[in-house]
Amino acid sequence: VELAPGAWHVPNWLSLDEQRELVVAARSWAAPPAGMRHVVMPSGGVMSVRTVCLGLHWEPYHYSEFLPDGTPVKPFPALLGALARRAVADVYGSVPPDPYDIGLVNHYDAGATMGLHRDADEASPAPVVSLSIGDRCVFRFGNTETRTRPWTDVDLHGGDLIAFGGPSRLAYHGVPRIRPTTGNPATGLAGGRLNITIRASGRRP
Ligand code: MD5
Ligand code: FE
Repeated sequence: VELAPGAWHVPNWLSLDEQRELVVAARSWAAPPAGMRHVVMPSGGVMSVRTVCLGLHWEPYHYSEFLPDGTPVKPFPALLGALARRAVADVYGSVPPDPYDIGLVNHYDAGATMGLHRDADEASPAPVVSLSIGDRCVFRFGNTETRTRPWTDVDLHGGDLIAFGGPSRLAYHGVPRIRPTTGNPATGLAGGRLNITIRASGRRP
């Protein structure tokens, strides 16, 4: 389903086995050092989502090889590169030249939300690939001009793929609510929603 030019929603794209594999991997990605944590914004506000970065660490509003405490970021897993290439090939029919090298893994508990924002800290125009596991959520897909309406609310389920390329790469988006206890327990995820986004930094290796 094309939500807007370049923005695609593919329900149930991940197999149950792939979701299980990602849940197992996410457990090791979340472990310290350089594990899952709440990001603190420059305003002093604390994000309700917990995040772990792979390949390059995101901190508002730039990427680095190190976390603020000096620990090196975990490596970018080959598994995520392979999934991102398969996703963009399925959706757009070709794979972008810039290699996928950033994994951003978010965990939302029942009350967590993400405000409307743009992902504009990457130098590459390669589409962002987003995979969801666990609880369903309301994903709010806005416009590229303003943080306000018009927007479209999309019900995302565990297993769904969304890809944002072309004119939608810099659209505003957010997650205004999680639908608690709607996930498939067979994935192995104990609770909440796991979202894995895969991006290309556009940095020279
Ligand atoms: C999520 N995560 O569901 C979303 C999925 C984040 C974030 O927003 O920054 O971690 S990624 C959705 C996304 C990425 C790039 C562009 C657009 C949406 N878009 O143009 O709408 O936890
Ligand atoms: Fe985002």
